[in-house]
Amino acid sequence: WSRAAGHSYTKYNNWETIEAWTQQVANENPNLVSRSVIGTTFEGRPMYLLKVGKAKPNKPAIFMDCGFHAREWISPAFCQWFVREAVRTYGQEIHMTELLNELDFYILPVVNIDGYVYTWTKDRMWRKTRSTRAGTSCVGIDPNRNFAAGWCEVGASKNPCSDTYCGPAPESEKETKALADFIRKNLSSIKAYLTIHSYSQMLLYPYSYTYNLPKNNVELNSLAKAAVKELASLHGTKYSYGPGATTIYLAAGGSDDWAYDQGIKYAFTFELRDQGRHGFLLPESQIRATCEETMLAVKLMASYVLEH
Ligand code: ING
Ligand code: ZN
Repeated sequence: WSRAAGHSYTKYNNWETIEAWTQQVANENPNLVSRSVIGTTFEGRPMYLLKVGKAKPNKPAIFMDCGFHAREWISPAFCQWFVREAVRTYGQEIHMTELLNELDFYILPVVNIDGYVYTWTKDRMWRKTRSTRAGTSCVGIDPNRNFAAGWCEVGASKNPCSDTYCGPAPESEKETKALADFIRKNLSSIKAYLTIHSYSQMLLYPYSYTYNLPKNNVELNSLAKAAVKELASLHGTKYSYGPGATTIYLAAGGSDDWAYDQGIKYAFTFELRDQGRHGFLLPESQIRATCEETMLAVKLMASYVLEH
């Protein structure tokens, strides 16, 4: 098996390096990490999923994905950081040890791999997938407008050239279909869905496709409030939080709304650092602080989910 040559948790890694890393982290931690493939991207790349946790029957699970949008590089960096902290602190730190004993984390380090590769090779500001279709020369759809949650009704575009193109149908993309299929297949165990984006420093929960509030709005609001307080405790980074529609903007077809409507009662979108100074081009010097503070929020949310 290959070593992840050149991999660093405090640098942005290209896809080839992340791919090798998924294999290495699984091989080096066979009691905690296993790797599977949940599908293939439009350009044919395998979509790796890491299952992180101590083996035990009938465990609840938390699903977390990174890299929906190609240019949001801090997002895949966080998924890698999370896995490293999990394996590094298991058996050392009681909080993580308990989490991994009682829960499984499904980590999808990069959803939109083709787009991510494109941001490394051609256009750093690319957002969408890299699929092509008949009738247009424009490439890609917005994977976070491609889910069956008020699909393409608001805050999304039917124009294939738009950066928020919802695609020809819900789950039209191989990447979103693979993700949705995995979640549907594992609905009985998945208690929480976390999706990591950037930037804005926000913690969002449903809904984004409507101003209607989710049934457990009060609970989601207090959990979000506690999570952003915990996040800020490390470096003072301020997050706003609330339903997507009123906190960021109305947008249909997002994965958190879809997951929530599937019955996953804890569904959140993180918008990591910063608030626009660097935007998508967050310097590597901020990876450590961003990931450390985000870890606190994710661990708090995981403990909450475990107790409820
Ligand atoms: N923001 C998200 C986007 O896809 C979002 C905001 C969250 C929309 C949840 C819909 C649902 O536009 C970024 N930065 O991608
Ligand atoms: Zn995004």
